Amino acid sequence: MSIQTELQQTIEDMIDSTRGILAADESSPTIAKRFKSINVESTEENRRAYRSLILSTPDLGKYICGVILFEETLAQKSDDGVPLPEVCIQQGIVPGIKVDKGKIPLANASGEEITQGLDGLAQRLEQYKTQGARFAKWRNVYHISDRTPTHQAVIANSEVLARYAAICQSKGVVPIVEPEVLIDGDHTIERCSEVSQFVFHELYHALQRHHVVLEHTILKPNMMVAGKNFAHKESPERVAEETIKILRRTVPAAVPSINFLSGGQTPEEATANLNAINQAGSQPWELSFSYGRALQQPALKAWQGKAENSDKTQAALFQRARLNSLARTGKYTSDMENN
Ligand code: 5MM
Repeated sequence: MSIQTELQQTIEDMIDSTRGILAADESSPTIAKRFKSINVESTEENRRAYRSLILSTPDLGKYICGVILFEETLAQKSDDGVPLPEVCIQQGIVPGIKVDKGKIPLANASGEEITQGLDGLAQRLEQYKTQGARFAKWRNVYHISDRTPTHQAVIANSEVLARYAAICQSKGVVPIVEPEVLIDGDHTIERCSEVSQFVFHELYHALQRHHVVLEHTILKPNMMVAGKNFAHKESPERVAEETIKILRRTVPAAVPSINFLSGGQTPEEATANLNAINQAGSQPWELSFSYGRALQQPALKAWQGKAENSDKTQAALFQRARLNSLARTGKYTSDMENN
């Protein structure tokens, strides 16, 4: 199979009109933080047990078409001894892998960060493919303050994200590009839009410079929301209006799918906002989800590190996946939260 055919096949398997992506690629410090919130120690066995449990949720593939895994998970097995990527495949879910190596301070740019992990990426991708991964994900972050993100940080991060995407495609791996404008701060929704427009615009320039085939990419952006410390919470309709406006200004129609991150929104907010986005009329791209916290928070809370809570844990994940699938077609209503 040619690389182009391979990329196209993965895109087709990952995009449909009712499903979305589960982000389960928390790096070691992040999963430790999530486990700490339920008083569970982050040991390799606990991480395996939790991820085995959620990926084995019966019928998860009804609502989820792709799962982003962390490197460690690719090599782990379910309680029944099945490799976890294979568990995904058996559910009709495409396994993918987070390939960035996290953020470091950007030199000479106080308070700003850059994501690392390009060195050796091509070789790592070859290995990940043998373990079942067909797509990859790389996350950049942008901090909003009165003076950030600077032009310097936006350009440097765009360049890295584009180079990652180009390397992935050269290896037949579909890149998810994740430029995350953070929700931290007390900024307005308009400020989030202003920053996001600049970030997305520069990103697509960089992807073009690096000859990335947009038809074989997925964008994973933030929605346009006010900072989490801003006094007023915007309605889903307002979030939808701003989000679509900024995406229409910056994201070419050749991109097949936009799968939002939840970025610190509550599970209910992330679902309601996605629903409003999908109710706002037809757009050039699919509009779906690639949530981490907004899908997993209720499941983690139900689990508490105890095997006797397995059914409750899977039911909680299944419920959020189902509601987000409904939101993905604009058919969610808040009274469904209680059913
Ligand atoms: C699941 O979290 C992912 C990995 O984060 P770290 O590198 O900090 O461990 C993260 O990239 C995630 O995929 C996105 O931020 C979306 O997750 P949320 O929780 O924002 O929907």
